[in-house]
Amino acid sequence: MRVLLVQAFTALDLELVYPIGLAYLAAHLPASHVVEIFDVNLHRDLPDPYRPLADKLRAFRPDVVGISLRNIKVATPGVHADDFEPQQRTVQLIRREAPQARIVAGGTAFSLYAEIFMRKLPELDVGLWGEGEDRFPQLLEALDAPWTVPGVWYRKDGAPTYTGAPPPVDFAGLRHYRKDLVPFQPYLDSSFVSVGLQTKRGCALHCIHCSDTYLLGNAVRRRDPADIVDEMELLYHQHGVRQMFFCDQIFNIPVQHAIDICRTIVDRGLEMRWSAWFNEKANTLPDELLGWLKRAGCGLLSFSPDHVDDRMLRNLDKNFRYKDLVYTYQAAKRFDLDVEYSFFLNAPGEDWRSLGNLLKFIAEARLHCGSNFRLFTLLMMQPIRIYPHSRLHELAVETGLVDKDADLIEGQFWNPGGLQYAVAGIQATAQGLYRARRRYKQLTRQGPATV
Ligand code: B12
Repeated sequence: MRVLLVQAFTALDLELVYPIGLAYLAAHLPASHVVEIFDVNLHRDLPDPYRPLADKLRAFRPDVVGISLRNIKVATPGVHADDFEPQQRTVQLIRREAPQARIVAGGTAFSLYAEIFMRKLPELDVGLWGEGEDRFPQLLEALDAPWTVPGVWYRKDGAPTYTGAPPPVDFAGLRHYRKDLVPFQPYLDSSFVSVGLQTKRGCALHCIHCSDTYLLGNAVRRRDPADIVDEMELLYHQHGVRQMFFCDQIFNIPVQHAIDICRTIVDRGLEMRWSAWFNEKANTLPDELLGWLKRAGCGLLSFSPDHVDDRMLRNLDKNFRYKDLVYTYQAAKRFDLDVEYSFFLNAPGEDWRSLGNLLKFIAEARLHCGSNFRLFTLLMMQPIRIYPHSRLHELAVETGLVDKDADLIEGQFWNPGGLQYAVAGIQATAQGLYRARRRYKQLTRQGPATV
């Protein structure tokens, strides 16, 4: 079977993202299939960004096109935008240029909004919810009987129908993702987070807004540190990757796993620079781990505390409190690591006082850490996107903020009441400050454009 795996548009004005989901799928297909991966984002700056995909479909003549819908309408107001329309155009183009092919959808955005995608995109033959390594090969064998495969959306008498939740994949037992199907260079040129690697899947935390536990579960499934570092070595030696991002939900839970990965990197003498998302609770960032992070090439602690105020942290069901957050920037300073945060504005329970506490925290962290504090934080302050299948969504329905039947695909945010005007002002000021600082750094040639 000829299988073309297509990564649909990700956020149009953000970094490129190496399609590791598709590269994992490709690694788990039987050798009898002819497989290629095509990332439409590599052509997004062309006057007609759809043209290369059309050419590819005509030349490759796939039997199956697997389209990865990773993001949808991820618009962070004022920062970047993407939309349903480019995804729809891409799917329609595939249908037109490869009329013989079955179109199978998957990816995180598809999984979050599966039924809606199936309704809005009649060109999709089937869709696969969640992780695909074990079930995509099964589905290819069962395209005429998709109801035999768990976690599949298909059409029964024209109506989108789901076969029911699949079990999670045995993550530790997976093969490495294929690295020969998409060149790394454009991604390396794009940003320091564009090439990714996963050490675990799933998240033990319960933050009310997050949809990752719906997608991957609360059980943390880990890989063997030796296998992870083998893969980093491959990236380094065979593909010229010197900088990467760990695509885990949280890197430092469990702490010992994180330490073991760092220790293995150091033991092997691998000089990779990397970053990841970290949990803020002080006991998940002991000095032992911080020391290993520093030695193993981690340059940036990226935190998503969402707020700083204890009352708000309780509302968001975070596992840490204000004192832990102060610890995070003190720890970053002590170990000379860069640090950045992302915050929600006007989350459930927000008032002027909590908003003030948040801004005060940012000022104090910057003063404490100096240039170790990345001003990128200023761009990462936004109202919460309401994701389906999250507790925030239930709350939004209960409080009447969104209609229970709203499809949420257009991106709805928790941003009620008068504070939304303060939010708009804070965002505009923060973005202005960020851009001014960036411009200043460029003009005075003080370093790279990241501030
Ligand atoms: C790591 C990560 C990042 C990293 C990526 C680094 C890198 N180099 O890869 C960075 C920091 C860059 C990032 C940025 C953003 N991200 Co992000 N990210 C993630 C995260 C946590 C993991 C993604 C990943 O690498 N997974 C590992 C691979 C192996 O899994 P996968 O891609 O899902 O593929 C599997 C399945 O989905 C399926 N599959 C995938 N494609 C297909 C296709 C077919 C045909 C089939 C059958 C199956 C299938 O099989 C694969 C193997 O199991 C996800 C959350 C999550 N739960 O996945 C969010 C997530 C994808 N990100 C999200 C968002 C919103 C963003 C940002 C917009 C955030 C921001 N405001 O800046 C940006 C957008 C970036 C861009 N350029 O578009 C959302 C997207 C949801 C949406 N609204 O559409 C997610 C789902 C998080 C969430 N729940 O909100 N992100």
